[in-house]
Amino acid sequence: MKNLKSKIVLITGATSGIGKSAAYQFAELGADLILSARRKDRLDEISKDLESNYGIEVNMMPMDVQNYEFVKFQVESLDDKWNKIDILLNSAGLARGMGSVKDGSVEDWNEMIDTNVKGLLYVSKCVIPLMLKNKSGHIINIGSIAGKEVYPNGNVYCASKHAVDAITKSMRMELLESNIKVSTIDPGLVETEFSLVRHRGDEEKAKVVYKGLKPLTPDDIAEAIIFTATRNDNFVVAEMVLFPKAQAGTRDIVRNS
Ligand code: NDP
Ligand code: 8X3
Repeated sequence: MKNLKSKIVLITGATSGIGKSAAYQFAELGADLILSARRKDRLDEISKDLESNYGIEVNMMPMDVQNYEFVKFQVESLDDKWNKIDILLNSAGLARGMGSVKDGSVEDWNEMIDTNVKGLLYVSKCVIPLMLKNKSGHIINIGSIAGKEVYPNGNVYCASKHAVDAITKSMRMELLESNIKVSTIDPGLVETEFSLVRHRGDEEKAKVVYKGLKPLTPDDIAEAIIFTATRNDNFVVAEMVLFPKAQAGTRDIVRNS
């Protein structure tokens, strides 16, 4: 595996799940990390652990990706050591609720669109000028199988991930002549805090999502992220769909009873 020493990786959603696992796997390869999410206590704990165990440098960037002005302020505040971002991993995202369009919550819809779509746009918009200045970079978005297919009551979450798919493809074209790679990784069921967040802390409902099958782990997804990030310069992983063995689509899932 390639050494990423002296590379700078900005990870959103770094306090949990896929973003956190990716932080550890990038740290193993020696990259210096800018870790971002809203929960400062977790950022602090993870940063200290990474610095002491891997000898890398970590810069914490607490922010809510829904707040464009603050995202802009945080990215523009990076000094010369940190503003040469080699890799941006857009992992911050969430689902809220499961409901039909008739019965769904407008607040939940707004939160998903503001986080998964606008948040990813805001962070990317602020980081791309730094990559252009540096004449290189790699943006890796965490999409979802929900960005390729839909399922009943997944309407707005699926729409937000279809938007990520569209934004990724468009960005790849826009940046084609700028030596900046753009990739998306689209997982199926991964056991993280995702379902707990979706069901607002209801552990029973969250467990049902993974019942009777062995889901992917955040470390599995981080392996795919590292693969994507460490290809030769001529090689772009445009998109990668990842399933647990028991899944073949959003609705094709085999569960042992
Ligand atoms: P987790 O809930 O474990 O992690 C989500 C991360 O996003 C947390 O670090 C959270 O940090 C951060 N986050 C959420 N909202 C915001 C916000 N407004 N501003 C900044 N950070 C935010 O879930 P996953 O790791 O599973 O999710 C990561 C990505 O993977 C998401 O985009 C999700 O849609 C996608 N995905 C997940 C799948 C799954 O089955 N788990 C499958 C396919 C895709 P904090 O709360 O501290 O801000
Ligand atoms: C998360 C995967 O199928 O639960 O993006 O929506 S799914």
